[in-house]
Amino acid sequence: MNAPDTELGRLEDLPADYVDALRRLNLVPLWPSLRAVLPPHKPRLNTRATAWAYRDIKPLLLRAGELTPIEKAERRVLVLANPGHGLDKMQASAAIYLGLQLLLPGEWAPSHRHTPNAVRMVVEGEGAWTTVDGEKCPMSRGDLILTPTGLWHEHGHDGGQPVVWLDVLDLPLVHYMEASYHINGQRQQQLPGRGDRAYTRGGLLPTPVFEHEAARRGKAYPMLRYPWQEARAALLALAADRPDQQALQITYANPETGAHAENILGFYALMLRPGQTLALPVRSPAMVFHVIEGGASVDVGEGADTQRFALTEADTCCAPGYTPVSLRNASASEAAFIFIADETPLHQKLGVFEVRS
Ligand code: GTQ
Repeated sequence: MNAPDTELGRLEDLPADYVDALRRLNLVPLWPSLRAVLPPHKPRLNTRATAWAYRDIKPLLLRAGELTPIEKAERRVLVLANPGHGLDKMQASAAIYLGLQLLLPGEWAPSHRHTPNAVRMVVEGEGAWTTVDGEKCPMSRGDLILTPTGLWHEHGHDGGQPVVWLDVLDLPLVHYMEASYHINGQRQQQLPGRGDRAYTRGGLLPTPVFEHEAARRGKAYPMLRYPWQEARAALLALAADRPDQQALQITYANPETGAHAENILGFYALMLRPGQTLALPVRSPAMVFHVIEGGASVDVGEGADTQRFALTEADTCCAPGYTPVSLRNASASEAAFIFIADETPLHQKLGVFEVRS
């Protein structure tokens, strides 16, 4: 049995001259704020369940394309900001930043590198590419492209229609750590070798015989592009193999180590069978859901506090940690495919990861 919390003294209970004396010396009494920073049983969650509909954002993003040339934006992005944190903080959760980025035909977003890790989930349009660490990654709908911490990246577009992708970064965390900065660079030289070709089959690793050809093996991030075709096929194969299994999910992993693809945020693709409802375990990390194909309704919360978002293709929502989330695919005939980003690697590395049900 847990002992109940006793009521603690308030700031107003203290004489004003005493509080002033403390403040002048840069001192603060803990007890009036103790319950705020260490609340009982569950953290205080600023992250609010929030949804962003692509059909609302797209016209505004295209308008940004008219209002602001790429040279004046470097990255032409509308940030999906969580009102629970305050819009100016530009964060979806404590550690997750989300943005929808627009690149028009012929535009180029110049090469830079920065401390936060990023990924791109391609939402719409063909013909764009991101060159990461010398590897030119074509961007097709549903592809996941990593730009991990410290690696040069630039975006270009040889196609004929606007291209939009979802940026997911751990910027809020790295900024909070006072460790966020960028460096601009020159247009990158393209180097031989593509991770998405070298690692096409799970469990089969490219094995250089000659030491001088072993460059990729020494890379912290050997695979930078995860084609949607491959991820989708893996989910369908899993569904065929495990008709008994309720949840069909894959993790975007580093093929050499099996660890999460990046250090701080986790990335997954989940398939909902036609008509399926899936109540996720309640866990400490916040999550983001983005519909790649089909539709899903997402219930976040409990009882009367439950919020329901009806997501269609290209829509995005977020859910705080420590909160029940249930997904439902209402279609009787079509599977739904959902891209998920969460804070699991961060919570696990810090030792605060919890599953509560
Ligand atoms: O494409 O490099 O949404 O540096 C925010 C910061 C995208 C990018 C963002 C960035 C980028």
